[in-house]
Amino acid sequence: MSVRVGVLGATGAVGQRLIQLLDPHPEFEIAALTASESSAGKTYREAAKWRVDAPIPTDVAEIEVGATAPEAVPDDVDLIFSSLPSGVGEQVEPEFCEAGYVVSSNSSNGRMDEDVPLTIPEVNADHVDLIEVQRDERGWDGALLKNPNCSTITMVPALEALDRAFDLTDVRVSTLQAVSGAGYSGVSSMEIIDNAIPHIGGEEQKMETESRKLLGSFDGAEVRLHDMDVAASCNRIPTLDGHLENVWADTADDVTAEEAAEAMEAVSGIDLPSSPEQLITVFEEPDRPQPRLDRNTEGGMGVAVGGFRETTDGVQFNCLAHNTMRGAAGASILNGELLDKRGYL
Ligand code: 11C
Repeated sequence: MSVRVGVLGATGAVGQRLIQLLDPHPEFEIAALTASESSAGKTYREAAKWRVDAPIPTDVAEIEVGATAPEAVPDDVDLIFSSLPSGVGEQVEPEFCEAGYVVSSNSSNGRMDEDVPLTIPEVNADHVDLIEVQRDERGWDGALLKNPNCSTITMVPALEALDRAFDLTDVRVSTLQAVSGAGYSGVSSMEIIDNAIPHIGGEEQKMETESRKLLGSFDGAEVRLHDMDVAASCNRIPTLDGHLENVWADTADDVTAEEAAEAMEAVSGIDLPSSPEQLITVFEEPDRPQPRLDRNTEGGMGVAVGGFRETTDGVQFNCLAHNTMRGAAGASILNGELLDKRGYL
């Protein structure tokens, strides 16, 4: 039987990707959509300013969009996907959890809270059981699970492969991020053409802290952050979708460029419907991966890497992922599939 799901923030750029990926989905069936007050009461067709590269699914188009509040969502909805602006998520997500809903959230609020699991299922699925601690501490019947920021998701699968084999000590990363990461205002800001913006508010800190939580250890009671040092510099460039990142990774053990590429190529997906067969695709060509050519690797759920070379203390490489698919909507859906598999729904 399918799991009935609701989407909070359904009309935003990530909300629209969620709907695209959920219709159809082998386990989930869309049962409720919410958005801001100005959209409530309209059909989804009327409310959504469609931008992503797919038509509105016909069975979703006529669903009436509700207000973003637990009382506006039917009780028989088992799982909520949230792509709310962080200020709204901070207030509303705990209300849903208190009302008994299990929430898989892409919103940035609360990602580093000690009792909130932050997961990429192929990297640290075991952290999901932090929900037991969360329920004890907060007295919730529901639960809150987060996926990381899209630029963090792009580099962490590759870093995990390096850490497992060669023990990471320091990571430096410089990003070239697509405008869809900034939502509608980013997409429509055509003034970015012939320009690059060397600042994305709060992004560096997210990459530096979230990656240490994802690669940290979980002992059943708490997540201890990985002790590697991470420093990020984030830049916006005029591409529509796909974040490209230049990474310098220092390791405790010696590593060659070939060994680093081999360690990443060996990473497969896991047994969840949205996890790709090949999680990391290695490109040999020196000018790949590129956003326009490679963002849809493995249906947009893969990570592409290339440009390996040895440095004094480790390796340098480039990585790329589709920011609104692998990095946001797809990441939340994978986490929803994990919650289902682990019996939290
Ligand atoms: C960007 N990474 O490209 C941001 C968007 O914390 O989920 C996603 C922000 C987040 O601007």
